[in-house]
Amino acid sequence: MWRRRQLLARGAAGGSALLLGACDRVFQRPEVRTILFKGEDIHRGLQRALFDRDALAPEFRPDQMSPRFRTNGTRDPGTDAYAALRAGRFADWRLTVDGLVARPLALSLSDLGAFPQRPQITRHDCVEGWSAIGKWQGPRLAEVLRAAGLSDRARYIVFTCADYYGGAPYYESIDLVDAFHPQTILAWAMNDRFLDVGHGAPLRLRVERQLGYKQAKYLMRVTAVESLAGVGKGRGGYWEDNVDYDWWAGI
Ligand SMILES: Nc1nc2c(c(=O)[nH]1)N[C@H]1C(S)=C(S)[C@@H](COP(=O)(O)O)O[C@H]1N2
Ligand SMILES: [Mo]
Repeated sequence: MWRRRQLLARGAAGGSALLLGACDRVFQRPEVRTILFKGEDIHRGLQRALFDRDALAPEFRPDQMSPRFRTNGTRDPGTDAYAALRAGRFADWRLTVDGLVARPLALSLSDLGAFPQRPQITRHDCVEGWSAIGKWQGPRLAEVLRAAGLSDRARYIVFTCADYYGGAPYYESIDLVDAFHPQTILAWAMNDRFLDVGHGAPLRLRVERQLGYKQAKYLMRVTAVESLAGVGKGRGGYWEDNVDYDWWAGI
């Protein structure tokens, strides 16, 4: 986070020729031009300019996995609806895929297991200052969006969760660069077991180039939208809306 802030500060101050050269190239990218010239937040444009958004997050060996991976935020949604799904071992749970898609879907855990699976051992970095390395597995979000027939009007993917944290519904969103990133998966397994309740059962997002709060647990719904304006309070996520965390939490 701090590293990013410093980088941005340097970039904004006018930086070196090297930085400007890199920016120039980045500004040629169509998605960057759209963002910048649609008059969106200049801060967001700069973040994109200074980061290679397609780069892979580091992956680790099994012997590097953390012996203990703590839980954070909601540890059990605790609602009647969630308790009922949990009691049935999530057999009745469905992931709704809707919004700007040609074919809305309602996917069970076995439907998700039928997609090609991506296992990955990555490091989770929480903004509160702790990290842990764990193994995640599930289909790539890209595959699920393809199955649903994502519309070209879609610009963001919104994740609705089963829990309320501090009384407010938890939700998150990412743009299409992250949605189609090869390491962005809908994980139903952690460390070779079904996700437990503390870590987000039955399904969570793993978007490996971003901080912990973007890794939405207890997924119920994935919705493709054109704008975040009508979602929550409009800033694209629980922490973005209720505190002032950045929407793009790149690491
Ligand atoms: N639905 C939901 N997702 C969430 C949270 C939450 O409270 N509710 N907390 C976030 C935060 S801040 C972190 S660090 C991680 C923690 O994931 P873990 O409990 O598996 O360690 O989940 C993120 N996703
Ligand atoms: Mo976090």
